[in-house]
Amino acid sequence: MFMTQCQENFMSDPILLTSEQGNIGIVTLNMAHKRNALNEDAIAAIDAYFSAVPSHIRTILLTAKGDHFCAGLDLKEHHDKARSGVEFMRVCQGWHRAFDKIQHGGIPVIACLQGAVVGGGLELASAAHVRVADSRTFFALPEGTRGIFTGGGATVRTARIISAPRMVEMMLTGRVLDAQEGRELGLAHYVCDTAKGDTPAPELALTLAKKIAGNEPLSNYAIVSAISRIADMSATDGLFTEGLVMAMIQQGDDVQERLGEFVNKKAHKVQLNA
Ligand code: 1HE
Repeated sequence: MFMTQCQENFMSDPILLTSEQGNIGIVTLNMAHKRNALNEDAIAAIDAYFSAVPSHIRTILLTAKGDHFCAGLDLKEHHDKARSGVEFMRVCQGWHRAFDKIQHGGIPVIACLQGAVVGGGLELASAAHVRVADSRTFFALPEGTRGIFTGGGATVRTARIISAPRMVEMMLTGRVLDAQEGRELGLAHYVCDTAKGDTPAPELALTLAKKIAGNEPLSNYAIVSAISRIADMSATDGLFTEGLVMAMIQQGDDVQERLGEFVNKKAHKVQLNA
Protein backbone atom coordinates (compact mmCIF):
# COMPACT_ATOMS: atom_id res chain seq x y z
CA MET A 1 0.00 0.00 0.00
CA PHE A 2 1.30 3.43 -0.99
CA MET A 3 1.18 6.09 1.71
CA THR A 4 2.06 9.76 1.83
CA GLN A 5 1.55 12.43 4.45
CA CYS A 6 0.32 15.94 3.72
CA GLN A 7 1.46 18.85 5.89
CA GLU A 8 1.96 18.79 9.59
CA ASN A 9 -0.72 18.74 12.23
CA PHE A 10 -1.11 18.70 16.01
CA MET A 11 1.95 16.99 17.56
CA SER A 12 3.48 16.44 14.08
CA ASP A 13 0.68 14.19 12.79
CA PRO A 14 -0.14 14.71 9.12
CA ILE A 15 -3.37 16.64 8.49
CA LEU A 16 -4.33 14.36 5.66
CA LEU A 17 -3.46 10.69 5.22
CA THR A 18 -3.40 9.47 1.66
CA SER A 19 -3.04 5.88 0.55
CA GLU A 20 -4.09 3.58 -2.28
CA GLN A 21 -5.78 0.23 -2.64
CA GLY A 22 -5.15 -0.73 -6.24
CA ASN A 23 -6.77 1.99 -8.32
CA ILE A 24 -8.72 3.47 -5.38
CA GLY A 25 -7.25 6.57 -3.74
CA ILE A 26 -8.02 6.95 -0.04
CA VAL A 27 -7.92 10.42 1.54
CA THR A 28 -8.45 10.65 5.28
CA LEU A 29 -8.89 13.74 7.44
CA ASN A 30 -6.58 13.15 10.38
CA MET A 31 -7.46 15.77 12.98
CA ALA A 32 -9.80 13.81 15.25
CA HIS A 33 -8.58 15.76 18.30
CA LYS A 34 -10.44 18.81 16.92
CA ARG A 35 -13.16 16.84 15.16
CA ASN A 36 -11.44 17.34 11.80
CA ALA A 37 -12.18 21.07 11.82
CA LEU A 38 -10.56 22.58 8.73
CA ASN A 39 -7.91 25.28 9.01
CA GLU A 40 -6.01 26.92 6.15
CA ASP A 41 -3.39 24.15 6.06
CA ALA A 42 -6.08 21.46 5.82
CA ILE A 43 -7.73 23.20 2.88
CA ALA A 44 -4.31 23.55 1.22
CA ALA A 45 -3.64 19.82 1.76
CA ILE A 46 -7.03 18.87 0.25
CA ASP A 47 -6.39 21.20 -2.69
CA ALA A 48 -2.91 19.72 -3.24
CA TYR A 49 -4.18 16.14 -3.29
CA PHE A 50 -7.08 16.81 -5.66
CA SER A 51 -4.86 18.95 -7.92
CA ALA A 52 -2.52 16.06 -8.64
CA VAL A 53 -4.40 12.77 -8.39
CA PRO A 54 -2.17 9.99 -9.78
CA SER A 55 -3.32 8.96 -13.25
CA HIS A 56 -4.02 5.32 -12.32
CA ILE A 57 -6.58 6.32 -9.66
CA ARG A 58 -10.15 5.61 -10.80
CA THR A 59 -12.16 6.55 -7.70
CA ILE A 60 -11.39 8.31 -4.44
CA LEU A 61 -12.65 7.44 -1.00
CA LEU A 62 -12.91 10.44 1.33
CA THR A 63 -12.90 9.42 4.98
CA ALA A 64 -12.13 10.87 8.39
CA LYS A 65 -10.49 9.59 11.56
CA GLY A 66 -12.42 9.62 14.84
CA ASP A 67 -16.08 9.82 15.74
CA HIS A 68 -16.85 12.85 13.58
CA PHE A 69 -16.39 13.37 9.84
CA CYS A 70 -15.81 17.12 10.05
CA ALA A 71 -16.82 19.98 12.38
CA GLY A 72 -16.41 22.58 9.63
CA LEU A 73 -14.33 25.73 9.75
CA ASP A 74 -11.61 25.75 12.41
CA LEU A 75 -13.34 28.29 14.64
CA LYS A 76 -10.29 28.65 16.86
CA GLU A 77 -8.04 29.62 13.97
CA HIS A 78 -10.74 31.95 12.65
CA HIS A 79 -11.22 33.55 16.06
CA ASP A 80 -7.48 33.88 16.76
CA LYS A 81 -6.68 35.35 13.35
CA ALA A 82 -9.56 37.86 13.57
CA ARG A 83 -9.54 38.01 9.76
CA SER A 84 -10.72 41.09 7.89
CA GLY A 85 -13.58 40.75 5.42
CA VAL A 86 -11.16 40.68 2.50
CA GLU A 87 -8.92 38.11 4.19
CA PHE A 88 -11.85 35.83 4.87
CA MET A 89 -13.17 36.28 1.33
CA ARG A 90 -9.81 34.88 0.15
CA VAL A 91 -10.08 31.99 2.59
CA CYS A 92 -13.56 31.19 1.27
CA GLN A 93 -12.28 31.29 -2.31
CA GLY A 94 -9.60 28.80 -1.29
CA TRP A 95 -12.32 26.46 -0.01
CA HIS A 96 -14.28 26.94 -3.23
CA ARG A 97 -11.22 26.10 -5.35
CA ALA A 98 -10.35 23.00 -3.34
CA PHE A 99 -13.90 21.63 -3.21
CA ASP A 100 -14.46 22.38 -6.88
CA LYS A 101 -11.52 20.10 -7.64
CA ILE A 102 -13.34 17.38 -5.71
CA GLN A 103 -16.64 17.90 -7.51
CA HIS A 104 -15.32 18.60 -11.00
CA GLY A 105 -11.98 16.80 -11.02
CA GLY A 106 -13.37 14.10 -13.30
CA ILE A 107 -12.88 11.29 -10.75
CA PRO A 108 -15.79 9.94 -8.68
CA VAL A 109 -15.41 10.71 -4.97
CA ILE A 110 -17.21 8.59 -2.39
CA ALA A 111 -17.47 10.15 1.07
CA CYS A 112 -17.82 7.96 4.13
CA LEU A 113 -19.57 9.92 6.87
CA GLN A 114 -19.84 9.52 10.62
CA GLY A 115 -20.87 11.74 13.53
CA ALA A 116 -20.85 15.46 12.85
CA VAL A 117 -21.06 16.55 9.22
CA VAL A 118 -21.59 20.19 10.00
CA GLY A 119 -20.91 23.61 8.58
CA GLY A 120 -17.88 23.38 6.32
CA GLY A 121 -17.93 19.61 6.90
CA LEU A 122 -21.26 19.45 5.12
CA GLU A 123 -19.84 21.69 2.40
CA LEU A 124 -16.99 19.22 1.96
CA ALA A 125 -19.36 16.23 1.88
CA SER A 126 -21.60 18.06 -0.61
CA ALA A 127 -18.71 18.17 -3.09
CA ALA A 128 -18.49 14.36 -3.11
CA HIS A 129 -20.55 12.36 -5.59
CA VAL A 130 -21.66 9.49 -3.38
CA ARG A 131 -22.23 9.82 0.36
CA VAL A 132 -22.37 6.76 2.61
CA ALA A 133 -23.32 7.51 6.21
CA ASP A 134 -23.10 5.60 9.43
CA SER A 135 -26.53 5.65 11.15
CA ARG A 136 -25.21 7.99 13.90
CA THR A 137 -24.25 10.66 11.41
CA PHE A 138 -25.85 14.08 11.81
CA PHE A 139 -25.99 17.10 9.55
CA ALA A 140 -26.26 20.80 10.41
CA LEU A 141 -25.39 24.28 9.21
CA PRO A 142 -24.80 26.11 12.52
CA GLU A 143 -23.23 29.18 10.91
CA GLY A 144 -26.35 31.28 11.48
CA THR A 145 -26.20 30.52 15.20
CA ARG A 146 -22.47 31.42 15.31
CA GLY A 147 -22.97 34.86 13.79
CA ILE A 148 -21.39 33.97 10.45
CA PHE A 149 -22.46 32.55 7.09
CA THR A 150 -21.48 29.64 4.89
CA GLY A 151 -18.29 30.19 2.91
CA GLY A 152 -17.26 26.79 1.59
CA GLY A 153 -19.83 26.41 -1.17
CA ALA A 154 -23.02 25.37 0.67
CA THR A 155 -25.16 28.02 -1.02
CA VAL A 156 -24.29 26.39 -4.33
CA ARG A 157 -23.65 22.71 -3.61
CA THR A 158 -25.71 21.91 -0.50
CA ALA A 159 -28.64 24.10 -1.58
CA ARG A 160 -28.80 22.21 -4.87
CA ILE A 161 -29.02 18.94 -2.97
CA ILE A 162 -31.61 19.88 -0.36
CA SER A 163 -33.15 23.00 -2.03
CA ALA A 164 -32.50 26.63 -1.13
CA PRO A 165 -35.59 27.01 1.12
CA ARG A 166 -34.55 23.96 3.20
CA MET A 167 -31.08 25.41 3.60
CA VAL A 168 -32.54 28.72 4.74
CA GLU A 169 -34.58 26.95 7.39
CA MET A 170 -31.63 24.80 8.55
CA MET A 171 -29.44 27.87 8.90
CA LEU A 172 -32.03 30.03 10.63
CA THR A 173 -32.98 27.43 13.20
CA GLY A 174 -29.67 25.57 13.59
CA ARG A 175 -31.67 22.39 13.16
CA VAL A 176 -29.74 19.12 13.33
CA LEU A 177 -30.82 16.36 10.95
CA ASP A 178 -30.21 12.73 11.80
CA ALA A 179 -28.87 10.28 9.23
CA GLN A 180 -32.29 9.19 7.97
CA GLU A 181 -33.55 12.75 7.67
CA GLY A 182 -30.36 13.58 5.82
CA ARG A 183 -30.91 10.68 3.47
CA GLU A 184 -34.45 11.79 2.72
CA LEU A 185 -33.00 15.13 1.58
CA GLY A 186 -30.13 13.58 -0.40
CA LEU A 187 -27.34 14.48 2.04
CA ALA A 188 -26.63 10.76 2.32
CA HIS A 189 -27.33 8.22 -0.38
CA TYR A 190 -26.85 5.22 1.92
CA VAL A 191 -27.31 4.91 5.68
CA CYS A 192 -25.66 1.92 7.35
CA ASP A 193 -27.02 0.70 10.66
CA THR A 194 -24.81 -2.15 11.86
CA ALA A 195 -27.23 -2.80 14.77
CA LYS A 196 -29.75 -3.82 12.12
CA GLY A 197 -27.22 -5.99 10.30
CA ASP A 198 -26.22 -3.50 7.63
CA THR A 199 -22.73 -3.55 6.19
CA PRO A 200 -20.59 -0.99 8.08
CA ALA A 201 -20.36 2.34 6.23
CA PRO A 202 -16.58 2.14 5.53
CA GLU A 203 -16.99 -1.32 4.01
CA LEU A 204 -19.92 -0.27 1.84
CA ALA A 205 -18.11 2.89 0.75
CA LEU A 206 -15.09 0.82 -0.35
CA THR A 207 -17.31 -1.68 -2.17
CA LEU A 208 -19.01 1.15 -4.04
CA ALA A 209 -15.64 2.75 -4.82
CA LYS A 210 -14.44 -0.52 -6.35
CA LYS A 211 -17.65 -0.95 -8.32
CA ILE A 212 -17.50 2.58 -9.70
CA ALA A 213 -13.80 2.06 -10.56
CA GLY A 214 -14.98 -0.72 -12.89
CA ASN A 215 -16.94 1.73 -15.06
CA GLU A 216 -15.36 3.23 -18.16
CA PRO A 217 -13.17 6.14 -16.93
CA LEU A 218 -14.61 8.41 -19.63
CA SER A 219 -18.17 7.57 -18.58
CA ASN A 220 -17.27 8.39 -14.99
CA TYR A 221 -15.61 11.59 -16.13
CA ALA A 222 -18.77 12.66 -17.95
CA ILE A 223 -21.05 11.68 -15.08
CA VAL A 224 -19.17 13.71 -12.49
CA SER A 225 -18.27 16.60 -14.79
CA ALA A 226 -21.24 17.11 -17.07
CA ILE A 227 -24.43 16.51 -15.08
CA SER A 228 -24.00 19.27 -12.49
CA ARG A 229 -22.86 21.71 -15.20
CA ILE A 230 -25.79 20.84 -17.48
CA ALA A 231 -28.11 21.42 -14.52
CA ASP A 232 -26.95 25.06 -14.60
CA MET A 233 -27.77 25.48 -18.32
CA SER A 234 -30.95 26.35 -20.13
CA ALA A 235 -32.89 23.30 -21.35
CA THR A 236 -31.84 23.98 -24.94
CA ASP A 237 -28.15 24.29 -24.09
CA GLY A 238 -28.35 21.33 -21.74
CA LEU A 239 -29.83 18.99 -24.33
CA PHE A 240 -27.26 20.11 -26.90
CA THR A 241 -24.41 19.58 -24.45
CA GLU A 242 -25.77 16.18 -23.42
CA GLY A 243 -25.70 15.11 -27.05
CA LEU A 244 -22.13 16.32 -27.47
CA VAL A 245 -20.98 14.53 -24.33
CA MET A 246 -22.66 11.30 -25.41
CA ALA A 247 -21.14 11.59 -28.89
CA MET A 248 -17.68 11.95 -27.39
CA ILE A 249 -18.03 9.25 -24.74
CA GLN A 250 -19.37 6.58 -27.06
CA GLN A 251 -16.14 6.76 -29.07
CA GLY A 252 -14.17 5.44 -26.08
CA ASP A 253 -11.82 2.50 -26.68
CA ASP A 254 -13.77 -0.24 -24.86
CA VAL A 255 -17.32 0.87 -25.56
CA GLN A 256 -17.92 -1.45 -28.51
CA GLU A 257 -16.59 -4.35 -26.49
CA ARG A 258 -18.89 -3.59 -23.55
CA LEU A 259 -21.92 -3.23 -25.80
CA GLY A 260 -20.96 -6.45 -27.59
CA GLU A 261 -20.90 -8.31 -24.28
CA PHE A 262 -24.55 -7.43 -23.78
CA VAL A 263 -25.49 -8.24 -27.37
CA ASN A 264 -23.76 -11.62 -26.99
CA LYS A 265 -25.55 -12.25 -23.70
CA LYS A 266 -22.33 -12.17 -21.67
CA ALA A 267 -23.05 -9.01 -19.69
CA HIS A 268 -25.04 -8.67 -16.47
CA LYS A 269 -28.71 -7.72 -16.68
CA VAL A 270 -30.19 -4.81 -14.79
CA GLN A 271 -31.95 -6.44 -11.85
CA LEU A 272 -33.37 -5.37 -8.51
CA ASN A 273 -31.20 -6.54 -5.55
CA ALA A 274 -28.58 -7.96 -7.91
C1 1HE B 1 -13.17 22.62 17.15
C2 1HE B 1 -14.26 22.65 16.26
C3 1HE B 1 -14.25 23.65 15.25
C4 1HE B 1 -14.58 21.06 17.67
N1 1HE B 1 -13.20 24.49 15.22
N2 1HE B 1 -12.15 23.47 17.07
N3 1HE B 1 -19.14 24.16 13.02
C5 1HE B 1 -19.55 24.11 14.28
O1 1HE B 1 -20.12 25.04 14.78
C6 1HE B 1 -19.24 22.83 15.01
C7 1HE B 1 -18.53 23.06 16.32
N4 1HE B 1 -18.25 21.79 16.99
C8 1HE B 1 -19.19 21.12 17.70
O2 1HE B 1 -20.35 21.46 17.74
C9 1HE B 1 -18.72 19.91 18.45
O3 1HE B 1 -17.32 20.03 18.68
C10 1HE B 1 -18.98 18.57 17.71
C11 1HE B 1 -20.48 18.29 17.70
C12 1HE B 1 -18.45 18.58 16.28
C13 1HE B 1 -18.25 17.42 18.45
O4 1HE B 1 -18.59 17.43 19.83
P1 1HE B 1 -17.67 16.65 20.87
O5 1HE B 1 -18.34 16.73 22.22
O6 1HE B 1 -17.31 15.30 20.33
O7 1HE B 1 -16.26 17.46 20.91
P2 1HE B 1 -15.92 18.85 21.64
O8 1HE B 1 -15.57 18.60 23.08
O9 1HE B 1 -16.93 19.89 21.38
O10 1HE B 1 -14.60 19.28 20.84
C14 1HE B 1 -13.38 18.56 20.98
C15 1HE B 1 -12.27 19.53 20.61
O11 1HE B 1 -12.42 19.87 19.22
C16 1HE B 1 -12.37 20.83 21.39
O12 1HE B 1 -11.08 21.33 21.57
P3 1HE B 1 -10.30 21.15 22.97
O13 1HE B 1 -9.04 21.91 22.80
O14 1HE B 1 -11.22 21.67 24.05
O15 1HE B 1 -10.08 19.66 23.12
C17 1HE B 1 -13.12 21.74 20.42
O16 1HE B 1 -12.85 23.09 20.65
C18 1HE B 1 -12.52 21.28 19.09
N5 1HE B 1 -13.40 21.61 18.00
N6 1HE B 1 -15.13 21.68 16.61
C19 1HE B 1 -12.20 24.38 16.09
N7 1HE B 1 -15.22 23.76 14.35
C20 1HE B 1 -15.74 28.28 5.06
S1 1HE B 1 -16.97 28.73 6.08
C21 1HE B 1 -17.47 27.35 6.96
C22 1HE B 1 -18.34 27.76 8.09
C23 1HE B 1 -18.30 26.78 9.22
O17 1HE B 1 -17.95 25.65 9.05
S2 1HE B 1 -18.74 27.36 10.77
C24 1HE B 1 -18.30 26.05 11.85
C25 1HE B 1 -19.47 25.21 12.10
